[in-house]
Amino acid sequence: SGTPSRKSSGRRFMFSQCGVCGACEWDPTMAKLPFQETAEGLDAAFVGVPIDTGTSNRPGARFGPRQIRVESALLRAYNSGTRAAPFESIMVADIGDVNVNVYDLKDTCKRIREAYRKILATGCIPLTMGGDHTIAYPILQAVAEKYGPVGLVHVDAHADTSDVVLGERIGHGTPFRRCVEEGLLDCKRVVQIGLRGTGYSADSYEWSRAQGFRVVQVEECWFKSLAPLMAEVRTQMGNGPVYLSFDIDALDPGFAPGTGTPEIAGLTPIQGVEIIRGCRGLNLVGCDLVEVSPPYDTTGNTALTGANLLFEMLCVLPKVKHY
Ligand SMILES: [Mn+2]
Repeated sequence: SGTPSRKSSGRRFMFSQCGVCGACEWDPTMAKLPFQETAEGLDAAFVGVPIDTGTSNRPGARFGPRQIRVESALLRAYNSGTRAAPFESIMVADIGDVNVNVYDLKDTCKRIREAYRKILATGCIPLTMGGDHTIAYPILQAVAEKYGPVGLVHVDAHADTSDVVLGERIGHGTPFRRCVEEGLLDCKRVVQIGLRGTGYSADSYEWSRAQGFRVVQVEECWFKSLAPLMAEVRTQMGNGPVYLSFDIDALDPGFAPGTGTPEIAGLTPIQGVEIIRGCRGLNLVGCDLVEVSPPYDTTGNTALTGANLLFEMLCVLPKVKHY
């Protein structure tokens, strides 16, 4: 533990409380940053939400935050590609995990909402490590409470807009349906990128389009740079508050196999980086990277990719200096 500094600590490991059992204290921090208990005084904070109670297929995402932190030990202080220097310009720390209840998903959602209310009340921007995609719903409840309906850049293999799955309204396939019902999203400022795979009907994304979302199916992304798309997305988002939600399963499972519901023919890591770098200049008020499932991540590269994408998110936050 310690006070946050503008540089990553340079130590091999810092320690935060492990949110899985809540008892031990052996998790390393994200990017070897200092750990602190609250978001007080921070411009941005890495937060873990270790649940997979909302998954419908392969479990394991509850171990995502831990493995992302482990693999993040390789991250260095500067972005060589964009020349961003996040630790020179804003205060960042790892504030540990939300104290979730893995036996009760609805109680977990309540706990997440409460935790994010407190984080956002300090003016801090949360960078969340999931956890399955269910968590985007309570996070966005807290975000919209502070900022009003937000724009959403949603990168995913799936639309996550189902109404009911297996008889349940809360799960990793339903968060954005719930968000729309509760008026948490500015629907004209929502884009879903990378959608694909088998569906429950021939027009899988009809509901999204009917809300006013822009849907960019993966076929529109194949074989090309996504930089031109992101120029259009920046115009769509305008100056209003924007939340970025990145499901690692948007990437092809050849690059990111460690995830719960993989779909073939996905985005490349290059395209993932282009999307995040394309968010520079937006009024980002929160970001997440979800669905990393370490038990299916045989090399650790899925978590490593997640860690790097989170670093890229940090680099495009408002106020981050670029040389
Ligand atoms: Mn998802």
